[in-house]
Amino acid sequence: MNVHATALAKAHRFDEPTLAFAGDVIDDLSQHPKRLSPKYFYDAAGSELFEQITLLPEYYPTRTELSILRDRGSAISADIPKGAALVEFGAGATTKVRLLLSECAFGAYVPVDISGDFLKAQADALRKDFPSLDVYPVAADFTAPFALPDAVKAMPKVGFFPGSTLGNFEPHEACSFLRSARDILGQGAQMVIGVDLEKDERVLYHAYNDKAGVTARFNLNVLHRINRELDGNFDVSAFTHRAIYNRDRHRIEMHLISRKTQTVRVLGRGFSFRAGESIHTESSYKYSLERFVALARGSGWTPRESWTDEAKMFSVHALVASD
Ligand code: AVJ
Repeated sequence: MNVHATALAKAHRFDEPTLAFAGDVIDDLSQHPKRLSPKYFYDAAGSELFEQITLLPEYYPTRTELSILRDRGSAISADIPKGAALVEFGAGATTKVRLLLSECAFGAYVPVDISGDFLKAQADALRKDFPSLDVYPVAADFTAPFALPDAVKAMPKVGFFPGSTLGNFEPHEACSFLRSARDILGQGAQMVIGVDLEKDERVLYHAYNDKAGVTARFNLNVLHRINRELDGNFDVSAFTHRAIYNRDRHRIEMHLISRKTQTVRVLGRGFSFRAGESIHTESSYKYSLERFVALARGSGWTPRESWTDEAKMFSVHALVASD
């Protein structure tokens, strides 16, 4: 972040996460093409909008993954030892993790997320329903290395990374994430991971261009968040949501398109937009089973088994740390 913006952020008395947000936004809007990281979608309003997305008729991933976890729960958990620590990368709704927690006798649950507020609410709800489970939330950005709580160090570890959040990473980032998860969880660890699959492009298109416009509001919310938290003056109505499938790169791309020539200020810095200029806000990579299994093998994991729904819309994989 440049000196001017740093001084302003300090003058605003930003906390650590807001400082990181400020630095990333200033850097990313200074790039050509402009971009923003999808990890900043999830403030309170964005998390609520994402929950609404998961219920949309067009958005198949959440319900399909849930059906796989439900139908294949016992096979997925078959090799998981009693008393293991379940480490979830990212903490959203607890619906999916509850399925695993009721399937095997975990010794501890470690949700890892940048949003401390969300973590606390999630941990409280789980403690109520699983009174004998020790919950150790870790407030950290799981895309960077972090330390596990001392209390779980001696337990066998199982990573959980549902929702095809892996799809948000560039392929090289997906590889380094899996390697780093392997290092954090250690020898003998296992991993349960949900990965969205390539499919008919129209199905993909509609999943990110829903009729009710919830995905558009979710995408645009990041501009409201910048206005709220970083003293921005985005005229949100001067941007439109666009989502397209990039066939060559096997990914959905979400963009925010400027409707006109305009200059926006964030933390006292000006950013100029041409009419039609894009901010690339998210990539959501879609894998074939073969490509994901090859990625896992090349990133320190041995695939144990893969499951899909009947229509092959979504996949869940059990991985074992390679020696
Ligand atoms: C949570 C990252 C998997 O890529 O489908 C949903 C986020 N973005 N609609 C996805 C999202 C637009 C979602 N992930």
